[in-house]
Amino acid sequence: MKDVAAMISQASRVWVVSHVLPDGDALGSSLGLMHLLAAQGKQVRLFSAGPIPEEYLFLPGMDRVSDVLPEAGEMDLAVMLDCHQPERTGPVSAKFLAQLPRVAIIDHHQGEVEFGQAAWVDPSFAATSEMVTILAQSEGWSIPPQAATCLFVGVQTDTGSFRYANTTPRVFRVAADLAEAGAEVWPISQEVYATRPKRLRLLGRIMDNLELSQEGRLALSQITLADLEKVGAGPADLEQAVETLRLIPGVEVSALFRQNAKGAIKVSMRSRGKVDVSRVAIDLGGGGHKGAAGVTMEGNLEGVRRDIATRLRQGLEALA
Ligand SMILES: [Mn+2]
Repeated sequence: MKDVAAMISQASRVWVVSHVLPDGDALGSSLGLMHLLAAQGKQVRLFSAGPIPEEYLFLPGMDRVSDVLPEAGEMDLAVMLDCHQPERTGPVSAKFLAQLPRVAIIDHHQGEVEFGQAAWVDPSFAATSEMVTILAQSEGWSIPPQAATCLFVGVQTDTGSFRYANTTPRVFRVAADLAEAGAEVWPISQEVYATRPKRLRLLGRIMDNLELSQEGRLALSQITLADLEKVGAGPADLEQAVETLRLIPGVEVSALFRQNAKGAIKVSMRSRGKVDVSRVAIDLGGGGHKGAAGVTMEGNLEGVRRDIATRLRQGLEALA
């Protein structure tokens, strides 16, 4: 953390980047860091390849997020948040990152770190936003209310609203500090957890396609591009659905398969805790945590589904 902090404090022009298909933590930590650094008079540019889920459009500073790259000479430092592989930021920014002399990384995902000049990667944290908050506190940075709001959303969403196994006492302390710094819980929650009819319709499709096996311990479902079109939804509308599968009583592991616009299959996996789904994802070139992981695979829906089902079944059988 000290190396990353030193690198940030030496820079005056900072480019902040996070992963594709950004979630609440990717956006919350990026925007949170932007507000923290702007309060110190630094110039900050934010990049996201998107798409931005609509529940995060209310975040203060969202209008500053851009999918346009700066000139390499315009920035002193890039900070990569909530991921530690340049490819995770998307093809355009991965190429750009490789040309930069200084890249600092803050991330809580598992995996080897082979990139960047300074990296603080620690899977014991529930959220990158939690790490950014602790960095700010240990460096004595002031936390403006806009930063607190963004960071709170990152912590809130990556812990499933303080429900997942990663919800440690430290998480509650960080959340309390952010509330004290100006994050307003109820207004934030109304935005983040607004009822979206198209998502509930999508969930209906997913439940229609649900297949339970292994004595109800494995839940699989899928969604096609046609399903998405029918309800007028996009990929960002699916993030909660795989969570819903995991919480079916008796289910230990769940996976949701979906076609992306390029015809590849995105696999989102969840585990209640006994099976490490990140091992399946990492074996296939993806990534994640023990309880939540994903990978994008070439091939048809049926083939990918069969392959992943076999691996997850093996994971479940290894428990017995
Ligand atoms: Mn995260």
